[in-house]
This record gives sequence, structure tokens and C-alpha cells, in this order.
Amino acid sequence: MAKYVLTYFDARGRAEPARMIFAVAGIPFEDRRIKQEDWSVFKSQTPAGSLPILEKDGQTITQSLVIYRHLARSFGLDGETILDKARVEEILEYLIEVKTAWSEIAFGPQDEESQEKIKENYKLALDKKCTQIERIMSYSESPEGWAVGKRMSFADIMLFEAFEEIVAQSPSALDNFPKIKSCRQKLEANKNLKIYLSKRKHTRF
Ligand SMILES: N[C@@H](CCC(=O)N[C@@H](CS)C(=O)NCC(=O)O)C(=O)O
Repeated sequence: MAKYVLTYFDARGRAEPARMIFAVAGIPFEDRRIKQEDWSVFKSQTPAGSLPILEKDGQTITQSLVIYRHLARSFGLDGETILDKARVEEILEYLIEVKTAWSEIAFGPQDEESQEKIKENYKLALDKKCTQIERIMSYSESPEGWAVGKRMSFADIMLFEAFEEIVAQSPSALDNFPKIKSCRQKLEANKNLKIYLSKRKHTRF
């Protein structure tokens, strides 16, 4: 079996979807967390000066979305048919747009006027992107209740992860999106994910 090392900061951030893919797939990996005080030295040793990176049998892969897709493909979580694979990737792209709008609240300018605009933009993004995701889910209606097609995919994991913080802070955030909600509930029942979540280190982001 390949040997995987996922390197990121001591946070969920851009590494968390990858950690969840490993967990759900039941594939062991080294979860390497770089301390802020060690970053300036470590940075110069990374290919792009940023994290996450994934090392697989001595080869290094950069870019979080590439890492997620690579892992999903490697573990058969990238969708069954060619069309399912496209649907999975569509959902990923929409979710990244929601995540980006959401992260601006914490990481964007903090003055009152900017925050008002950022929050308005986030609400619009949430509504627009979730409506689109629900549409995609109805195109490839899954009798089994997964996001796409007949089996669990990375889209389900991503739907769970992308909204974790949003739903924790605003429990009714997904009330207008029943397909997304029920898909998240289905994944929440996954045994491997439950074990992972029960042991996960608590971090602010
Ligand atoms: N497009 C890259 C962005 C990577 C990125 O910006 N990583 C941040 C952490 S989330 C980082 O390494 N920041 C530290 C730095 O740039 O020195 C990806 O998706 O992996």
C-alpha cells in the first residue's frame, strides 16, 4: 500500500477534506502538523511555499483541490460513471465558492462596513450555490440518497465538511436545501467518519 504523509498547519482549513477522505476510505496516513514557529524554515523546503502538501511514496503533490481529487480517484470516491465524475467535480467547485465567501468573514477586513458587505456576499453565495447543488443532485437523483449516482463519493464528504462550521454557527443555514441536508445526515452515519470525528483534535479553524 502507498505511504501517505499529509502536511498542513495545526488546523482543519484546506487539509480537512483530505483528512476526511482518508478517514472515510479507511486508509492510514501521517497527519503532519507544522507549528507556526517552524513555518518560516519549513516553507523554504516546500515546492510552492504553501500548505497543504501530500507526499505519496516520496513524490510531493501541491494544491488542495488537486490533492482531494487525487485521493478521491485513488480510493474510488470520484464517482462511478464519467458523468457522475463530472457531477462530483461540479459540486466541489460550487462548495469551494461557498467556503471562500464564508472564510472572508473570519479572514477578510474586520471593519463594520466591510463585514456588512462580506456577510451579504456570503448569504448570496450560499443561496445561489446551494440552489445549484440541489439542481445537480436532482439531475443525477440517487435512489440511495447519495449526492451523485449510486454510491458514496467525495461530493458527499465535501458536502459534510464544507458546511460543518456554517451549521455549527447557524443550525438553520441549510433548511431551504433538503437534499444537501439529508445527504449530510447520511454521511454523518458513516462508521469511519464517526470514529474520525470522535478522535479529531479540536482546533479553531
Ligand atoms: N491554492 C493553494 C493555496 C495554499 C495556501 O494559500 N495555503 C496557505 C494556508 S491555507 C498557506 O500555506 N499559507 C502560508 C504561506 O503562504 O506562507 C491550495 O489550495 O493549496
